Formats: sequence, structure tokens, C-alpha cells
Amino acid sequence: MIKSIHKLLVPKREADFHALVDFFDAVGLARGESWKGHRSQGVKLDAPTAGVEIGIGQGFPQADLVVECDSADVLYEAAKRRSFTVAEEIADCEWGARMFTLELPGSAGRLAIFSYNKDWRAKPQVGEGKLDASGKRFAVVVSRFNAFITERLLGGALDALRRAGARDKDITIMRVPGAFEVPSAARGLAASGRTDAIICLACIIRGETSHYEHLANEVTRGIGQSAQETGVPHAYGVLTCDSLEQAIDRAGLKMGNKGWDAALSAVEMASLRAVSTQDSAISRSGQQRRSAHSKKRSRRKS
Ligand code: INI
Repeated sequence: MIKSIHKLLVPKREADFHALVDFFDAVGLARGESWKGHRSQGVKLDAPTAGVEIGIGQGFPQADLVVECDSADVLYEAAKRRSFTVAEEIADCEWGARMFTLELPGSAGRLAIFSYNKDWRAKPQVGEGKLDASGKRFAVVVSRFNAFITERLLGGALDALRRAGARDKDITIMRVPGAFEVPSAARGLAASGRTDAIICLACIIRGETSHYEHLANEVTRGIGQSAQETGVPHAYGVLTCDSLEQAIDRAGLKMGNKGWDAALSAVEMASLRAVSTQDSAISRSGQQRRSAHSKKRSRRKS
């Protein structure tokens, strides 16, 4: 059974290696495992799904690698801000998408980035949030207990918010003593009406006693209750771990950064909230993605 697919990039110069890692980081791929040995080093950057798409005919992107994202326009702006080399400007595609192409650092080829338009008629109505934080206000409640971990979660969350387009002036950070204080602080912020979503960050590590269970249950219940009663999305970035090692893995090492994940959930839920309060804006999207060409074919049939 195949377990994964890897597109291998092996630039000649170390500077290009770092530029490529930075590039794919900026484009929004998630940091996976990395290694450094005597003869080589490497980093894996993961996408939620990957596969081989085989096509024939015309209209395909001229690129060595193609990624689909939520909003090509948002990523295009981010790429410009980072001064990446744009090979093809963003444009509408005949197969119902927006797409642009970037040169990869170190002459490693080209990357095409696209997002499907949300106006395709033949789909069921599905409300879906975008990973676009522009114009939205966020609050991050972060526990000082286990600060070694929670500061890393905070770093991941801020990075994700900024990359999704949030401005620093629209982000409030509230530090609290421990996980137990997170729900009440979040509740106060939600009630203020000045935030579109709240990101709750803490780290609870199992000890010898049942303290852990009580604390974890209460914090989870409190955050959920605040979200449900105020209607303001709360993202759950609380690590509940058996050991410090497990926590470290989830704060930027092997298992990604849960602060980053929570921030993106907050962005999506803030956007979904905006969508669900305007019925007419519910996008007609979300059906299983089909390839560009199968879409085009079915369009022609209809
Ligand atoms: N707070 C945490 O955030 N994580 C923990 O693991 C933890 N443990 O194990 O005790 C913890 N305790 C402090 C608690 O959250 C409150 O701040 C404290 O009890 C004061 O109300």
C-alpha cells in the first residue's frame, strides 16, 4: 500500500535549500519532519492531500508542482509582499478557478497556485469559511503555566494569523496564569463584542494525581460553553499531554504546532460566521473537488 507521495527538490547550494524551505513555509505548507545528517539534511513540508494528476490536452498550468488553496488572490498578495518571482500573473481560468505561477528559488522549477471559484451552479449549497483573516479582529488567550510550550503555541498562532492576512493592530494577546483561567478570560473578550474569534492556548501535562483530568475537563467545558453562549468562535489550542516530550512535539516539532492549527480554525470560523449571517452569501461549494478538466467536461455537458 502506498503511504505518501514526495516531490523531491535537491538544490545545489545550501542558500537555495533554505530559500525553498522558506518559500513553501510562506505558501502555507505545514512543517513536517526534518533531519540533519553528515551527508544531507532535509525538511518535509506537508499538504492535507496530495496525488498524481494525469492529463492530456490543453489548458494545464505550466508548472512542475501545482497546489490548490482556499484563495489564490490572498496567496498572490502574500507572494508579492514577500517579493517572490511571479512567472504568470493571477488570472481567471476557463475551468472556473483563479491561478498564478511562481518561480521556485534555486531554479527548482515553477509552482502553480490556484483556487476554485465559489460560483459553480451544479453543486449543493455549502457554507464554507475562507482562510482569509483580513479585516477581522482576533484575541489570543495564552496561559503562562508551561510557558516554554505555550509561548511556542503563541508564536505559531501569530504566524498563522499574519499569513492569513490579519493585521497586528487587530490582534489582542491576553496572558493568564494557567489553563484554568483561560475560559473566563476568553468569555470576557467574547462578551466585549470587539473580537471576531478567540484562540485559546494552554498546556496541561499529566501528573501523578487526578488533578490533570479535572483541569482538562473544566477548561474544555469552559471554552466550549463560552463559544456556545456568546456565539463568538473559540479555537481550542489546549494541549493535554502525558509528557513534556509529547507537548514539545505538538508545539512546533514532530506533530506540527497546535497554536498554528487553532489560529487557522479561528480564521475559518470567523469567516464562516460572517457567511452564515448573510444567507445569500452562502457559497455553492464544498462538493468533492474534481480535477480541472473533469469540471470543464461536466460544464460543457450541462
Ligand atoms: N495550569 C496549566 O496551564 N497547565 C498545567 O499542567 C497545570 N497543572 O498541572 O497544575 C496548571 N495549573 C494551574 C491552573 O491552571 C491555575 O492557573 C491555578 O490552579 C490557579 O487557578
